[in-house]
Amino acid sequence: MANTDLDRGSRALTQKSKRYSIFSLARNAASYHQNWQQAWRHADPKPAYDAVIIGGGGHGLASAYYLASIHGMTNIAVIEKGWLGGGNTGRNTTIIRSNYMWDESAGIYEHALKLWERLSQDLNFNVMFSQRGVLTITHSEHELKGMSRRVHAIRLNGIDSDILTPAEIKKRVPTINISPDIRYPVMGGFLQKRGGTARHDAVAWGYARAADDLGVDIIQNCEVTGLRRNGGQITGIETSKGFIKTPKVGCVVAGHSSVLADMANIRLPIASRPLQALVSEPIKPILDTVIMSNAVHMYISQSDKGEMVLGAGVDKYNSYAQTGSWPVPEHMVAAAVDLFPFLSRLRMLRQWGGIVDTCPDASPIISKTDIKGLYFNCGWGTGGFKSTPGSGHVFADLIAHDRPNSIALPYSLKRFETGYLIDEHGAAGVAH
Ligand code: FAD
Ligand code: PYC
Repeated sequence: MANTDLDRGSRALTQKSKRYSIFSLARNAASYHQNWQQAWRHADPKPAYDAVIIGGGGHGLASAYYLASIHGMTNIAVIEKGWLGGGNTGRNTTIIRSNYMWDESAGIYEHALKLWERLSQDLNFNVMFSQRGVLTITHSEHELKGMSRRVHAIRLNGIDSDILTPAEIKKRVPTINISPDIRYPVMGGFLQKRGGTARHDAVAWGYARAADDLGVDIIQNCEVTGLRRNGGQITGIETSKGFIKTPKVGCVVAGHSSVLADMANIRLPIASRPLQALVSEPIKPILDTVIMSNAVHMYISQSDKGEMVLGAGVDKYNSYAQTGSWPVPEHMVAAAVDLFPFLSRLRMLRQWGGIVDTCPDASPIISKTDIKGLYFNCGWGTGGFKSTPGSGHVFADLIAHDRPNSIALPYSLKRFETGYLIDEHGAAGVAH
């Protein structure tokens, strides 16, 4: 199903690729890029649209792109209060994998991974997807047993996962310290070879450019301040640029999901907390695998620019501030230096935080609401970057047909009434 749909989207972009020929690139370079075509139009809001997506992060832009490319809904807009990708999309550590525990998770995360594998071609834009492998390391007997159960569950869903011994880990990652005497000794690990990273900004830009090419209006610096409805039907949104009439609204606002829900008197089972990351000064290529440790709440990779990218667990308080407290990265860096002693000689270049919206079961919400035409896509917590294409793909389908497809169905808000939760705290990889 997905491939045929996507082929339609790709064909729609062929026209664009012709305009970006090698000759035009050379001509623009020679003119110091003065005549470069804008990647997407500046759009002012129209009075009415067939659908509006609130949130110009990766998930919102992907939703708009698939609405236009697959479902033919081109009279639509993405409304972003800041700049595209300025939320968690541009703040995450870009780890992509599909090695979750439950069948429902395998459904959505593997769907996303398959879309990642052809995303640069689909968008005709290099999102720098790199399947360098994601290795999760374990530090205790207890974790080793849990890992073995998890790897079997992952494989039962046909997803690649290999157990590695400490010696095999050392062979793949020569800079790691596998001495048994350190605070968090490496006792084993499991590797998803098809996992990896992508350039997060490029994902937002690629989707924005492709959606714009299909006629989608992308409206930045426009904050949604209210949701208007008539009885049980959504009728439009109030924004800092005026009222926009629409019968369908998709809210994809990550850390601000409960704020938007509140505008419709809906209470979501969401907690918003800061999650921090940092990068070192750039160095020569030294690490070509992504390493995660769930016990230590440390993950590390090396960006294509050479920076070592490190992240920690969530801060333990609710907040809408895009920052965080010092003890969290301090704990993480201490463990990271133990595991990778070369890090002690590097200087930190930048640190930042994003606000992640977490559900009690560490799984997302992709759902209709009791208000007709109002949909939510949120709760991806610390792990939504990896699902960006899959999330957008199934959310567009939900909005277009007003019913969830089989991949989205388990992620309905109804699960918090039925109790059919999808507990993925163990696979989230980052403590919530
Ligand atoms: P966002 O990119 O946050 O987009 C939401 C947008 O909504 C924002 O741009 C915001 O400005 C806008 N908005 C909010 N309110 C309004 C309003 N009222 N009106 C208009 N616009 C509004 N995930 C992984 O899979 N792998 C990782 O390695 C990873 N690492 C992470 C590291 C950090 C430090 C952080 C913070 C997160 C990490 N994540 C990771 C999680 C991932 O970043 C998110 O789950 C994902 O990016 C969410 O994407 P999004 O498009 O839903 O949200
Ligand atoms: O979900 O894999 C993940 C992740 C890694 C770092 C932050 N989130």
